[in-house]
Amino acid sequence: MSYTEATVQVLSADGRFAPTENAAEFLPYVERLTDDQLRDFHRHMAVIRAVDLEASNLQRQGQLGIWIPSVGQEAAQVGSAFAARPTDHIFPAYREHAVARIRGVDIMRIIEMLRGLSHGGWDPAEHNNFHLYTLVIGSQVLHATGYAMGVQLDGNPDDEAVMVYFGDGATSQGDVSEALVFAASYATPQVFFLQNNHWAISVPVDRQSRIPLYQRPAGFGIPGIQIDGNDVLASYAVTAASLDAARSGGGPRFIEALTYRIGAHTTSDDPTKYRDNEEMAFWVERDPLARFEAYLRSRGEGDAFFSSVAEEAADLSEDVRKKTFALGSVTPDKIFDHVYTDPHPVTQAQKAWLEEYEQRYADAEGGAA
Ligand SMILES: Cc1ncc(C[n+]2csc(CCOP(=O)(O)OP(=O)(O)O)c2C)c(N)n1
Ligand SMILES: [Mg+2]
Repeated sequence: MSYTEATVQVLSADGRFAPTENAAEFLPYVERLTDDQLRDFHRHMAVIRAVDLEASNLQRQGQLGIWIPSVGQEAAQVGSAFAARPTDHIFPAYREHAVARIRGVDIMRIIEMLRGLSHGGWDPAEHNNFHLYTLVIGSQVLHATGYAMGVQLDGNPDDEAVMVYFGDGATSQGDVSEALVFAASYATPQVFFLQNNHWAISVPVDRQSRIPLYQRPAGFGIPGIQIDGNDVLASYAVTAASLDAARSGGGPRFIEALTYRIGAHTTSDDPTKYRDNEEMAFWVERDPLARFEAYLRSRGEGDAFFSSVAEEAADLSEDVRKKTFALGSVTPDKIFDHVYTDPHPVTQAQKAWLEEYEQRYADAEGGAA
């Protein structure tokens, strides 16, 4: 399942400005982008890719329990993230590192979580309403819709919109269908942003659906649109238009961004067991960064800019590396500290029991020495 006649595209695979006919209505959004904004698109895509590769390496070196690569999905994420206002609420899955960074989340918060040092904590209120990562597939789609229903029932005084990210595999979860029902019924100010990266671990997208996924929301009464998710301009423009429609009372919108997960599902996965090289080659040719670099160069952007981005990416990667090495480990009793806001007698008793239990090993080891 790949590009169709319906796919909205602004840039060709080799980075030329070649909008498809169905892109015409979105072009005003592209035309109003400044040179600085275009440069920012590229900067964010390149920096997150470098950090992502660094984090995968850190996992291989035993520094992280797991890493969730986002390589290949940068344009879908960066374009859509820049389309949202800081006041909008964003509900991610677990691969949206570029979106997280754009909303102000320090990458170290994600690193700490995947090292097992935190339960995934950042306060959405202090991070431009970027909610927590969710590993339970599809559940965040219900959370987002519930939140959006609240906004709607309050009369949406601040013109807020809600955007939720989820994957092709998640579309088979009941939660997603339930969310679509409620979003349609309550005309929530909401954008469903599906990153179809073609795989749900080892299950290909054509096993999730007999029809292209952008067609599914029609059955719920929600307009769906398919975009080239490796085209940052299409991602930005269509998301901006969809958020505008949603926030101004037009009800929910559904975007299927066609992209590809170039890396493994996570560092625990080996995609060579289930994917073929031909498919990979097709998508590598449509690499979102190479495409946008070609576009920027065709507009006159020179080596100085691309070198400064490479330098920034290398600096941040090194920073992440150093900070990760300095993180230390977690003690098992920490698990009890976040169960309740205030101390609770049951968890306190369990914590005391664990301490005593661990101490017995320490004593035994001390005795044997
Ligand atoms: C409710 C639930 N079922 C199963 C899993 C195991 N699981 C983790 S990721 C994943 C695949 C998700 O694929 P997709 O929605 O396409 O997102 P992607 O990982 O490709 O970004 C599955 C089945 C889970 N985390 N939660
Ligand atoms: Mg997927």
